[in-house]
Amino acid sequence: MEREEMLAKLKGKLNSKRYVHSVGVEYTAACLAFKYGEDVKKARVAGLIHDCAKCIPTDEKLKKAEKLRLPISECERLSPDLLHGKLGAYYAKKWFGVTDPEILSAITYHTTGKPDMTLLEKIIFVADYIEPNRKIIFELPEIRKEAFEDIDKAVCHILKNTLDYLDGKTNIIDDMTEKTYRFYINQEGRE
Ligand code: DGI
Ligand code: FE
Ligand code: FE
Repeated sequence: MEREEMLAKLKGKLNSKRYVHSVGVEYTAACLAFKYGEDVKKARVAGLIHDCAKCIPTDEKLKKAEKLRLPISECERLSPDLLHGKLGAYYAKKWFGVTDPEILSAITYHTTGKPDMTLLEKIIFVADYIEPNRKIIFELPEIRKEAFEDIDKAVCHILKNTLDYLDGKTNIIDDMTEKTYRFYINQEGRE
């Protein structure tokens, strides 16, 4: 599908704030792809549509995931908005005709990350957090710098801040977020 067509379709699925964020993730992912030698086209497509399922109402997210027989974690059952990654991969195929498994995986794991991510998965995970339209989050300027110096360090830093933030909100932490953090913390130590 051509980019113009994707943009038009995406506009119909998202509110304007989420649409602007998505375009921000698209070009931030492209910049990271330049820097680290990833396929720029794949990074742009994954970045653009990573949140395509975000604006589906929360209860419908859970219903749809059940109907599709997607694996649903305990945390996702309590916070079904987390399912927008897995559902996003489904709709990326259905609405945008994307079949590339690398792109679909980057969309699936963009919220929690996963241990031992591919470069494309890391790029989308990081671009989502640092894109220029994000409101200023704690230590964001440092994380933006790290993203272009050492992407693993940025991944680790984002996970740490997300876990701290969720702790403060007494939110339930997904096993995958926890596992991802442990993996990247251990990796830092080994280097
Ligand atoms: O969809 P975006 O807002 O662009 O970003 P995202 O897909 O990273 O989602 C961010 C939200 O996800 C943020 O409110 C924190 C939440 N989140 C991330 N990991 C976990 C989590 N929420 C819970 N309950 N548990 C997690 O492990
Ligand atoms: Fe998201
Ligand atoms: Fe996002």
